[in-house]
Amino acid sequence: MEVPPRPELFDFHGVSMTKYFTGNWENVQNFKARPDDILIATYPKAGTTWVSYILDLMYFGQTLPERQATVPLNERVPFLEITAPFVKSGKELADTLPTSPRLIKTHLPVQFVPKSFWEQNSRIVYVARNAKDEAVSFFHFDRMNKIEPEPGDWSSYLQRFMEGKMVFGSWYDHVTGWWEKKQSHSKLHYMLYEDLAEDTGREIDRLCSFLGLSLSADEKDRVREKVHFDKMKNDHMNNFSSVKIMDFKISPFMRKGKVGDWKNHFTVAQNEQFDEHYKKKMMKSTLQFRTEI
Ligand code: PPS
Repeated sequence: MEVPPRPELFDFHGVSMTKYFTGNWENVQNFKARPDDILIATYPKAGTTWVSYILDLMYFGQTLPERQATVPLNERVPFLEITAPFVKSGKELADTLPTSPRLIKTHLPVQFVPKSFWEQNSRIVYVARNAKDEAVSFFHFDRMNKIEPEPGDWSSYLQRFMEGKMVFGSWYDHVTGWWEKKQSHSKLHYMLYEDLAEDTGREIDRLCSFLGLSLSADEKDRVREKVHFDKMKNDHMNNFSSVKIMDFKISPFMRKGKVGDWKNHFTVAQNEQFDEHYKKKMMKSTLQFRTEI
């Protein structure tokens, strides 16, 4: 089977989406969450895979090592809304997950999250990353991932990022929408990629206290070592290398894993324009990011 032509973006209730994330909409909206489910929510390229593997190791590193050695991460932590060629339906994978708790990934903006997650009061871990590194990472991902819309060149891509014409919509709306939710919802832990890069051990501690887990110092060290970028990059169960729609010859999924790679992509003029636009878009939010550490 050939990979079909790249999909078009369209407006879906005010958010840019493609058919690969709306095609199973009713079923996804009717997903039956459980109180002990853990939803990992992010705008694409914010560190979803990193945090997914951290949680997977925290819960199952000791109890299910054979599952981690034989089942790829994208099946251990299903991507709820995906329905695309060569990829198993995220909803079906989530429905049939044998683990307890179930770890489930989503890129949905807060207003699209299936209502059962709120009704069941499931825990949610949201991960956000600074906009400049996001844009760069998303650009390279869209180049290599054949089910993403055609990215075009970097300069036009950056303009579209600023306009929110990306799959899952505007980064600005996504990160601020979830940030507002966090102010009133105690079961939501809001993490930053930059904090994770600065001190992974500290962020593992924070996750443990949010989730009510007590890991020994040795267990925490083991998690930290296994999720190091260089380790994960070469770990076939955790680097997406089994996913057929991605062409690693164009760009690897685990690309650089750095804070500040935007400096290798933004021109001085692009950076000035971006900063000015950013100030206006984020003016009303108390959310702060670091673009270098
Ligand atoms: S996706 O497709 O939305 O699920 O992508 P996501 O996993 O959110 O983001 C991919 C970027 O995260 C980087 N990454 C890491 N950085 C540091 N350490 C670890 N362990 C790690 N794992 C993934 C990955 O390299 C992508 O960022 P870039 O900047 O493109 O390298």
